[in-house]
Amino acid sequence: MKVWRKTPPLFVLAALLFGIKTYIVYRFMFGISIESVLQEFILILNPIVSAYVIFVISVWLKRNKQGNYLKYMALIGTMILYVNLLFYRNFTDFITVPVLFQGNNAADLTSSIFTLIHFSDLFLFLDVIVIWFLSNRSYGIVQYEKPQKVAATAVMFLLLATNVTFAEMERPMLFVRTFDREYLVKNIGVFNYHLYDVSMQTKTRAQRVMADGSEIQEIKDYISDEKNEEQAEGELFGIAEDKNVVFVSVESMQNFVLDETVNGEEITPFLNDFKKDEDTIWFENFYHQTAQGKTSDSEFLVENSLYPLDRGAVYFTHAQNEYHALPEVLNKEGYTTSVFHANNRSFWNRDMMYETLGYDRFYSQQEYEITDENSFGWGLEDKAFFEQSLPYLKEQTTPFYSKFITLTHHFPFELPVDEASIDKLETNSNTLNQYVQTARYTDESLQEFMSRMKDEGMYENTMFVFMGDHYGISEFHNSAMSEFLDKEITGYEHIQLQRVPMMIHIPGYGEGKTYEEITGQIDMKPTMLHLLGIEEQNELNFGENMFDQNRKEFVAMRDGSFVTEDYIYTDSVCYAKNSEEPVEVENGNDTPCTPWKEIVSKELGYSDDIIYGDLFRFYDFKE
Ligand code: GP9
Ligand code: MN
Repeated sequence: MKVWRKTPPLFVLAALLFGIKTYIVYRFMFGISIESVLQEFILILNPIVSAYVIFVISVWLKRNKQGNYLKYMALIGTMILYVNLLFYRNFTDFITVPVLFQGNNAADLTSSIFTLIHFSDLFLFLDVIVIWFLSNRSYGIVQYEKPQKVAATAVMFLLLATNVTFAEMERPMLFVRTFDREYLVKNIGVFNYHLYDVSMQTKTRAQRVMADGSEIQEIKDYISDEKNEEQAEGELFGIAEDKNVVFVSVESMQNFVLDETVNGEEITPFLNDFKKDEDTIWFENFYHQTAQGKTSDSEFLVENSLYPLDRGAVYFTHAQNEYHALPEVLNKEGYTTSVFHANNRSFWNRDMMYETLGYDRFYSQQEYEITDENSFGWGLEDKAFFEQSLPYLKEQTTPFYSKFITLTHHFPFELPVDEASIDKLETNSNTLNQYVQTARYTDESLQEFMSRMKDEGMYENTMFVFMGDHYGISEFHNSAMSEFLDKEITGYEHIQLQRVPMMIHIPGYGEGKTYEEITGQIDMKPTMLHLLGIEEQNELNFGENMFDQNRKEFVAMRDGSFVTEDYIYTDSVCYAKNSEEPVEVENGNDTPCTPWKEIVSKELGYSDDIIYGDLFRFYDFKE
């Protein structure tokens, strides 16, 4: 005990240094929001507790091993924190186990990675240097006696209990509510969060083994109950029958750029006209519903009319499941199905997943001629991409369904100066400033593609579907967005910003229309089948044909937020659409959003059950 009084034990000093460093990172680098003094207190407490838990183990080691243990633990802990920080800067989210297994993606992220690393990040390693220095001098390292070891460990349990108690006070049922990873990190810290995540992943694996198929009937009943009378013979049923389908997944395109200008120039002149074309049906309140799997999640939604998972990318975690996807249905109807995307075949595990989903052919990076001149940002630029895809498209046996995934308008939205045909914005976010330039570039590439289709005589027999895959501008840029759009980005506005372009163009249709109804990516599969005049037998889709008058009354986001015709619910606040303000809380805690909350979480849960349990293996899609 004497020693403890003379020099502070190094493990305590290390816990304090590491803990305070972590707090600063949470608070100022992750930008975790704080709403009360209690939250602030927990945010300071949990990193110190976590660090203490890690470092106290050293007291049980021999004296000569303690220094190394403290050094390496500080380094490993810092690396975990740093990798999370880089990930957070890109995705505004924390890493989950499934994401970790997306190693190939990490390799492809090199073009973004340099914009994610900041010089000030060196700060993260200061405490490691101090701990390293002191360990090498054996400062504060002694051989602990049994009572000291026990006392130090008892303190650990006391600290843990305090942390858990405060966290539970702040967020009851924290561990049951898994929709928001930020809450978890805020309350228990990033390291404990990872432990929690690993246990969740183990549970996921177990779920498939446990499922026996009995669950599917309840889900089927729910889907039939929720859906109002099916109207197979709607006005537009089969209007695109026998046409080819070209589906373009437009990278990072959000509705907020449509009809907006920079220095008097329209950002997306082509899409602006296209949506009002007499052959175009434009859904102006169409929401993306993706989560961590970004583009792959949007593909999954469109192909399966199931929700992606709230963690990881289902393209990675459940590529071996059984599905009843759009390509499979179309193949049976005699279509040739293909995907065009000039990136690595393995990105988002596409090579595996496309096979599972039933695509006949995947034209990836290796089918394109990619040179220094025609590639920037993430790879082959969109204009060259469409140009080089055309000969392959011409080879398809008709009718075909072909999906194109663009790439140029991807974070960090970099374009060579001489390729830009519109000025940058001048907000405080370079990301947003550049976003408009790549948006314009992709807009031009779509225009070129359409005129090429016409020149090649492939336009008339084709139905075109243009869809934005997910947001490109994250919440991180809210202040710049607010400057650009000249309004405050409230929770309401944040959800409205999740609207992405959805335009269906059928040559010869002639009755172009704008739909104001709320719709989402989950509805794409039934909608396209409807237009093609295909009735899916015994279907199990969570989405509905977007032309149906009696549609389900909500669009659910993967984090439990949702939109109805009159309300928007997000971050525990219910906004009225007419005022754009939070609604008054009625009796007790109820708001007009309350009844939907349960239905939305039930629906997301059922979709998860299908995926985790691989339930379609028990379901007969034939009559
Ligand atoms: C990668 C491209 C972009 O192939 O689809 O993916 P994202 O980062 O948008 O999910
Ligand atoms: Mn994308």
